[in-house]
Amino acid sequence: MPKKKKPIAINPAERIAAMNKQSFYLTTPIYYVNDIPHIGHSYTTIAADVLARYRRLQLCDVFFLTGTDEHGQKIQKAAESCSKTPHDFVDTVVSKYKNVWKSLNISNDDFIRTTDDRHVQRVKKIFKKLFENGDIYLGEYEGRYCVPCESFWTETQLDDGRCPECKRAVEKVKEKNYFFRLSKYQKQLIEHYHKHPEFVQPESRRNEIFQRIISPIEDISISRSAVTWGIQVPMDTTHTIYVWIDALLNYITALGYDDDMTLFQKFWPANVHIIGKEILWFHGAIWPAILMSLNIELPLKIFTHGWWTIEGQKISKSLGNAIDPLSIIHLYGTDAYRYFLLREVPFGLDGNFSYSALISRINSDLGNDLGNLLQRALTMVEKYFDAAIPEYSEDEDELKESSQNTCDQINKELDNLQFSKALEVIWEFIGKANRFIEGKKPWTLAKTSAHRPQLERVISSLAKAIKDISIFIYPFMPNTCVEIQKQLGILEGDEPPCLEYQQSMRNGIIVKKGNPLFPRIEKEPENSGKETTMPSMNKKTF
Ligand code: ME8
Repeated sequence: MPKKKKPIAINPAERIAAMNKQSFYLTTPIYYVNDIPHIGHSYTTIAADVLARYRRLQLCDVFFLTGTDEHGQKIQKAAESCSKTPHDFVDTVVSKYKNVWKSLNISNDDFIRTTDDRHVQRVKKIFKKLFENGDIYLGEYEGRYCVPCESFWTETQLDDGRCPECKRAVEKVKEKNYFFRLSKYQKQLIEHYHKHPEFVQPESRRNEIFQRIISPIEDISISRSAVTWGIQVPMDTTHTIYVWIDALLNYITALGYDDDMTLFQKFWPANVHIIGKEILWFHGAIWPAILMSLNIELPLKIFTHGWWTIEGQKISKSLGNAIDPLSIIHLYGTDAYRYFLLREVPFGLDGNFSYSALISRINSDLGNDLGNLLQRALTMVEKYFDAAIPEYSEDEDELKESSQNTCDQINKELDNLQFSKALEVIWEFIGKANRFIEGKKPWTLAKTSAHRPQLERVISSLAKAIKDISIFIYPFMPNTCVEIQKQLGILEGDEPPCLEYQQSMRNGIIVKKGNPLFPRIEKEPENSGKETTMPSMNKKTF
């Protein structure tokens, strides 16, 4: 059995922080299971995974939660259209979600389903608590409802008679509903936003929601009498709990709130909820107000990222352009996909997916810059040193300082969830290592034996720089980290990767040059955007 190495913090400052065993709780939205995941869902989950892996590198005690939102009218309708019971329907889609997350190497610590009994029981209890606190009352709702967004809208909020969020047709709704006293918490919400300017990020989104919070706020309907597929209101079984209330509570029910408080006490408040921009109102206003009513601390940060379009168009079932992540992974591999999504667009802004942009990133950043660096270095180790990396000396490592600066900058960027900037910083260092080879001209040094010591220094510094790079890229591309370390000869068999940034190179390592990490891709897939779009969950899928 290979010995399991303990991951070591990425730099000394973080190591000190890790000694205090900081806990770190991060979440993704729980996704609706009316259809299988597309690249938008994978984007949030990959971003969260990178952050989770980065925090684990710092020896934080990480709890990374994702899951599925399985109740409500939208799912009920989707199940009906497939002539399935909601139960059977959600089970099928959930297994597809889990399968995609596995293929994307997602390292979540828990997967919560809103149909889990643990969730259902805890939601009922919490609902009762809110009622007993006097924050829930019975009233009548008359207005519009958008089923795809599961959102209530007033006439004045509509956009040309349509849902202001997704621009689809809305239904007229008139029903007796339970309401939550959101208006009661307006003052407290405003105070919280003033006191914690970093609560919602990026700042532009914070300003946007703050404007809404200081505008008149109405109480919100939080039950549906017309929807049966949901958690029953505990004191009135003719109603089900509004799917958004059911869903938001997952962030605390997964931690056991409030009958098994060990995880809750350890991990709450969440360090960050990562969400897409369209659900900020629910997370930035309704969720904090519920927590205030329950007298629970608020999450520390809500990070709102932008939206992906596909070849310039909104991702939509009706346009049939929602790409299945598995189809891309199948063509280009998990790590290239993970890299592309986080490198292409600054986290927080909107982005556009195109095969040409993906291929160009694979060929230039991954193939030319990173892949060639490894190939060139290993070829030289083989040619000049019979495949054994020459002895490494920290004092003579000319790339050491630059590597340390790179590490510090990565930490700074990742602390702020600036994934693309962290990758830029890493690629600057990769560029530097490539230029180091050009500048030192090892092939010239190899011609004279008097230059042998110099040649040894250049090659061992280079090998150490590549090892550092493998650790820098680990949170983004865990498989590539392992592959680089295997080819470098520092990993054998199924050992976990070496994540010890400070550790110098062992002596006498024999490299094992393998295939290029990212072979050149010559052309886009045939019918790109058509053959690879996903089969939606229609009757044919079953
Ligand atoms: O809203 N670009 O679930 P959902 C980027 N169940 N990200 C996208 C995206 C796109 N085009 N499309 C989706 C729900 N996403 C609720 C959440 S949480 C308590 C309940 C990502 O299946 C993004 O994270 O509609 C967005 O917020 C989420 O998927 C919405 O997923």
